[in-house]
Amino acid sequence: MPGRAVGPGPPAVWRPLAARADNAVMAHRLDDVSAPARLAGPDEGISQEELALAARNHGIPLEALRYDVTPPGLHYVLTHYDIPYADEGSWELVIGGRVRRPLRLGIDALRKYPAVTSRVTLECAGNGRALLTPRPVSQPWLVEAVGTAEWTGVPLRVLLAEAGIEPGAVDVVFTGADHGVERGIEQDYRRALPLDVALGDAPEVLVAYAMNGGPLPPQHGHPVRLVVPGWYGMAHVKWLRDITVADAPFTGFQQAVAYRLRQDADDEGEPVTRIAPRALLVPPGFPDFMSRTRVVRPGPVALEGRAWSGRAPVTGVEVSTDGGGSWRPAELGPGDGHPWAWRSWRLAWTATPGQHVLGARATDAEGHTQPLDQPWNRGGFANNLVQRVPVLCLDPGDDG
Ligand SMILES: Nc1nc2c(c(=O)[nH]1)N[C@H]1C(S)=C(S)[C@@H](COP(=O)(O)O)O[C@H]1N2
Ligand SMILES: [Mo]
Repeated sequence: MPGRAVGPGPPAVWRPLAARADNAVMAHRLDDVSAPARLAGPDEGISQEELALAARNHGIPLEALRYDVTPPGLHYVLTHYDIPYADEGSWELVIGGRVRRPLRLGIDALRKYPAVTSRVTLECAGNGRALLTPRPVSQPWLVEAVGTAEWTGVPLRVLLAEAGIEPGAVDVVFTGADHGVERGIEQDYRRALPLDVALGDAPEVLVAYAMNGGPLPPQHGHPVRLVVPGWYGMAHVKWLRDITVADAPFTGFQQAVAYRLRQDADDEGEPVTRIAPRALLVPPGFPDFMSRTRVVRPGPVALEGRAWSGRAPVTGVEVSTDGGGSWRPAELGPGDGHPWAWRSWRLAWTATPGQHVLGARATDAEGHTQPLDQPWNRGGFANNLVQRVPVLCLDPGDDG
């Protein structure tokens, strides 16, 4: 069933419900409002449902890639259901399951542990999805689902050590306070990490209560969230209220159904885990309001941007100014003690009149890099297709 189109169409009209004679006799089930995942048809535009998601879940304005740490409000946001209303004073985080001493911690108790601060680049696993063909119908990200923040909190391994893990534990399950329905399944937002990742110190998973030195904003998980450096966003459970150590692999919706790399609907698929390398440009010049095409004047243009990988440190960024025909190495900024945060890069370009397509390609220390052809899967997850930035360079003396 195609999505509702945006634009001209039949006007929405009010009719008394009684006019629907079938209302009384039909079954009322979640399936009436919650459909299976699907791919957009060949010429199907972005639907009103996708637009509604895009208006709630905003990306980083790409010019904000200039900041080492993304300023408040410019970090991307993704929330599956509603942002829960949370009172910090009465919030409790419960730690239980296969542990010797279950814990119940308020915010004040969490603040008493030695605090750790990490600068972490977070990226949604669906980043780039709306550029894929066919397009998986979901939050329609272009490339802007990324941001970097300084998160402060307690290492998860410290809390788990205090609770005392019992033998036989395999997964640690994290539950948020948000609740909704997805593809017909009613649920709390819930994700798990394998025990070795939960207990690891590189990366060190944080139970975070501060972002950039202040309380977490409501949309970023107030008052407590998980931060799993190097992993795609879905692992960083917001509004964290429960941590349960489990002796069987977790098979909840967000683990076993969503966030898997599948070619076909009935593939079991591989789980989505760590962030694949990606580089983005700070958009050069100035934009056209509607097309967002960049406009520059001939002469030197400083190209700059950010690059990151959750698998291994970024070791190189190459830049193309001719649509991928040739590539030149960019100069990398310092990798100064923030192994889980993006790195800056720059390259001087001399713009000549005409149309250009710019792009940047990151490579990490394990040799992972970015493809020029789309890596496709049904969820559009973990795709890191090289960004294309069309630029118009004006003729000399053209004042527009
Ligand atoms: N409880 C809860 N945690 C969540 C989500 C959610 O919907 N509910 N969304 C996840 C996803 S898919 C992403 S990409 C990140 C986004 O984090 P941010 O909004 O702070 O950028 O949060 C993750 N944690
Ligand atoms: Mo996400």
